[in-house]
Amino acid sequence: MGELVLAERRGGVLLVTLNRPAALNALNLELLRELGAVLAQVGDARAVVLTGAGEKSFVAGADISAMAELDAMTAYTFAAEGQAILNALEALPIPTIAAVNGFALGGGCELAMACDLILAAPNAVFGQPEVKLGVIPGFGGTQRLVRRVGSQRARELIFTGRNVKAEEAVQLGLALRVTAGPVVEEALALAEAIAQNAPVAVQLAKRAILDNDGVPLGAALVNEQQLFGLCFATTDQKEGMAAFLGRRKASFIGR
Ligand code: CO8
Repeated sequence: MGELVLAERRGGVLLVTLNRPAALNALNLELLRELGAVLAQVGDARAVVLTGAGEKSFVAGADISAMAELDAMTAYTFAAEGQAILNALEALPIPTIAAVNGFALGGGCELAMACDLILAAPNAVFGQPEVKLGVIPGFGGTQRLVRRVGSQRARELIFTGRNVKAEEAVQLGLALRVTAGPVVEEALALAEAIAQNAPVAVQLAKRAILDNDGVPLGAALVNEQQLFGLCFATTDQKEGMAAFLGRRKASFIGR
């Protein structure tokens, strides 16, 4: 891998750090491509924690100096490539946690929203300030913010471009909680707790939630039934239930 995105294993968890602190980890194409390459190689990790290097910022947005010179077609291509990488992040089979350690603005907020869970450090600041720059969110913000916080709240944030501090982000449902200690450590602990559960079951639960977004309830419930049935093809289902009945701790193998 290159040096714009660092990936290291911490037990069952893959810690991914966006590493361009001099530009507050702003997303340029090189960084996005490195992120795409890292996401393609999560291996047998059971969860991912995504954070930004430095004390100040998760990601301060798409790189404005790179965007300033784009024309309509290259901007379209940039948005398409960025969206594809965020879609790949969202579609990862394993749970993902954004550890937001400062600014998560524009593309940074959009990146966090492509993760399953968002933990906010006390200094986290969220926002979609694109209209202040004469553009609109282009990495999924008009869609994922609506889904996270509801249509009216999303409209207010996108139309005003205002900043949202950590506590308000929690009230809005944008972030799960504000962490008391270092956000990366708390995200790793949360990821490790998830990693203790039956991995296939966790993955199928994520599938059931993600794949049925926007699907009519009846069809979504049928899909849930099928995925529930599929769990019974795993050794871990037998182990999990036998361990409960035998009053011992389950030992899962991920199959
Ligand atoms: N792009 C490029 N460089 C940036 C960015 C950015 N988004 N944000 C910060 N930087 C750079 C600064 O230019 C500065 O560099 P240098 O030291 O070389 O001058 C360095 O990071 C430090 O930043 P500041 O000195 O500005 O730090 P402050 O603490 O004073 O301010 C802020 C921090 C408030 C976060 C401020 O940097 C800021 O407002 N940044 C821009 C935030 C923003 O508007 N983000 C949204 C961008 S638009 C977007 O994300 C669209 C996504 C969809 C794209 C679709 C594809 C076409």
